[in-house]
Amino acid sequence: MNTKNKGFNTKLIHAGEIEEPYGSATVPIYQTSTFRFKNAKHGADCFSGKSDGYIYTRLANPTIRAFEQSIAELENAYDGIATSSGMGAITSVYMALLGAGDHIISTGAVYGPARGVLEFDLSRFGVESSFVNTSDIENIIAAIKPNTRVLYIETPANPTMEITDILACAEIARKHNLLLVVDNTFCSPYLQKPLDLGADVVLHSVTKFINGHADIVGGVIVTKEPRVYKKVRHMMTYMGCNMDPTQAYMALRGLKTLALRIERAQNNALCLAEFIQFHPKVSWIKYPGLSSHPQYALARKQMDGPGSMMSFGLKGGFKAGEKLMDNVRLAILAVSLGGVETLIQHPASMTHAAVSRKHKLAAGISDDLVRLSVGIEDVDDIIEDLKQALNHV
Ligand code: LCS
Repeated sequence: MNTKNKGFNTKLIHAGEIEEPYGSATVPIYQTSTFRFKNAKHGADCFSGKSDGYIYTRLANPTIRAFEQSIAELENAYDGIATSSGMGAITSVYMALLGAGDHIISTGAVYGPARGVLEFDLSRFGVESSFVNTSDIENIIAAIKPNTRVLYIETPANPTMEITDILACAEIARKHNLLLVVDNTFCSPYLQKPLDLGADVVLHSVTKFINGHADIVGGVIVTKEPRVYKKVRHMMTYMGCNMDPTQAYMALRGLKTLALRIERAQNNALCLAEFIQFHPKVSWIKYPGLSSHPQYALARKQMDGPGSMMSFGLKGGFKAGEKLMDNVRLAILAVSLGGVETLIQHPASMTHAAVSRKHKLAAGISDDLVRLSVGIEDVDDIIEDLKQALNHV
């Protein structure tokens, strides 16, 4: 079915559907590494591009294409590229868009390994990087150099929840001839559509909200222009960080309930944030749904809802946070986010452990910061759990 002019919820259910001989209502898992050519000419035509038949799963596969096309429709993109993980998406984009002597500006409080691979690995190939607090546009302007090629933002940022103005970044990118890449993992296309605001590339860790059930790792990239798409797809297939057909099937299955899951998790998060905000043991909280968030107005403008991620600190610092994490019973002490279950973790010693302490502090990842990914359980039970755990602090 063509869902191009249909609503977002209809797209969630029907985008990417394929015609296949048995009339399967869902997209089947084409668990094959290779595809049979009809004859020698057909094989040659597939390779030369005269025929669009499938060749080999690292290059393309019907189940994976269905997932890629679904996300492209949801993000209003030209097309999508599914990857083995969110890091597969990030490294494919870096490798496709940067070369020796190029410079990239990135959000300081970006997901730890997305920073680490630039600082410690791509630097060995002559790629320069600057990490700034992109929630202040002036910091971006000040960091631009003649060799800057890419502006890479994560908004809201993991785990500081700082928000970057996508529209303003798109203007800067246009003016300075940069490509604007947005990590939209924390929002999903249900809450934020960066391409509509002028971004060139959007990527996701599919592991999080898009799949939503904490049972696969995956990634996806979408682009506005065919030119950028071709570069990134080429790099992804050459690096071999493609998604697997079963992974794509799971992601498609999870995707169908994206709106329902996010609505419920977000309602829970709003209630929870209000509880946390006034708790006597809590020293600060950052949640885009609270007017105390420094970019509350921007969040309301560019996001269709505040989502279900938040960070907060306890008056007792890291020791108190440790006590809290050791005493939750319902919330799971685990990294990752965006699943149906509530998760709690300590970024300074876990997800962002690879970032030096100096850089962590400069990026706002303080030792007392505890990150919460709110799930879809009964909110009273989540609040009760945090209440009892806070009693141990
Ligand atoms: N982008 C963001 C914003 C992320 O939070 C993560 C992973 C990635 C990209 C990388 O995706 P992956 O390769 O893991 O699919 N974030 C994690 C986190 O906060 N806890 O564990 C993983």
